[in-house]
Amino acid sequence: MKILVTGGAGFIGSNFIRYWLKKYSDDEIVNLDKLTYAGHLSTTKDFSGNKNYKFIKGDICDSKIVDQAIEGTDMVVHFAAETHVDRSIVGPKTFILTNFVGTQVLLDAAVSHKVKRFHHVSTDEVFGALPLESTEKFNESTLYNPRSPYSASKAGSDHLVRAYHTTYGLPITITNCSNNFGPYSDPEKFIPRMITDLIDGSPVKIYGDGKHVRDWLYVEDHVRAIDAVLQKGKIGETYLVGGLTEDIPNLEVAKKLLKLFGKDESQIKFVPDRLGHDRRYAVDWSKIEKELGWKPEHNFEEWLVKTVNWYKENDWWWKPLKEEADKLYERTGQK
Ligand code: NAD
Ligand code: TDX
Repeated sequence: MKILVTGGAGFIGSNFIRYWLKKYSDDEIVNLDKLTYAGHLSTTKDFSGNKNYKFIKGDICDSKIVDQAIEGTDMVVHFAAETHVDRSIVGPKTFILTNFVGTQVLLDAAVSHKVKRFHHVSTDEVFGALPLESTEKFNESTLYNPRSPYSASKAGSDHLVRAYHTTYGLPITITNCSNNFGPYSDPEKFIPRMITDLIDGSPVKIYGDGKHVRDWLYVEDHVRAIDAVLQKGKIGETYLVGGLTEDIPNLEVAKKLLKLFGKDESQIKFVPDRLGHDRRYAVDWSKIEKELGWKPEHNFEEWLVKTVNWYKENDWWWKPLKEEADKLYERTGQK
């Protein structure tokens, strides 16, 4: 089996490749990645020498490179995207180009090369926001209501993927997953930003009142869900993937981390809120559980500790990226 992974030098894509090469050691993986500010060869260092792995530096919007990379591919697993909501607020254009146009270029190549599966990795943010203090959850029937340039561009890409299934018969599947945490997540994202700030002796930064709720899932559980969909998922279907069964507001996540570092709440700095900040996400993952037998296996508290330890032991990886993240927050006034 030959798999084209896009965006495999980023957080989730690299965790997917690491998992896949270990579990399916006869499969070949081609990783097509532009190496934007969010993609790094340091992230793929531990598996880059694997004989079944090949890296191609290229943009998914470039049809010529995509056409070469997809040659002989059985399955495409599409992670490549601009992914940070705060960056989409200061500069939406690359989000539309990569997430929407780039997906269309890949879909065209997948149709003309007759790939057997196109799996699109998407987000729960396409559904908008739920009210605080509600028990409502997103499910596969929830209407799309994206509220940031990032989520709007991902929503557009989901619609395109389904349209290529209906119009051209492309065998597709989609997963819409909640917030991931774990190794190799960029220090500009909430949990790794707080961990790396605490390691550096800086306060953690909380947007607005800190009551916003995210549904956290350890990255390997997301990768296992994609594996389940690739093996057993029904063509044309969408599966929602999520983690927590209880709401943990951002401020509570911060307090858990402060405790792990032996620090008190004086180390919390409230900074200006994100524009259009979605209040609450929660995912009903009963479809993938019932139909494919997937459920999260990594407990939040335990794997948060392991994630902290990973960042403590791997500052060679995140230190060079921290400056870029700090520059962003200087620009947005959230430093
Ligand atoms: P990331 O930002 O860590 O990595 C994105 C990767 O895509 C980088 O390696 C980057 O170089 C590459 N890339 C960006 N533009 C490209 C282009 N034009 N051509 C080729 N490569 C390009 O992202 P992530 O957090 O690993 O997210 C991966 C996917 O999962 C995205 O599609 C995202 O929407 C989705 N997702 C992420 C989360 C999360 O919590 N991080 C949750 C749900 C879904
Ligand atoms: O310093 C911070 N302080 C803070 O309070 C940062 C960076 C974030 N926040 C808040 C904003 C959100 O409520 O924490 C929450 C999580 O923020 P992010 O890590 O930026 O994630 P989010 O905006 O929820 O989006 C993430 O999950 C869904 C990923 O970046 C997306 O790619 C994915 O689709």
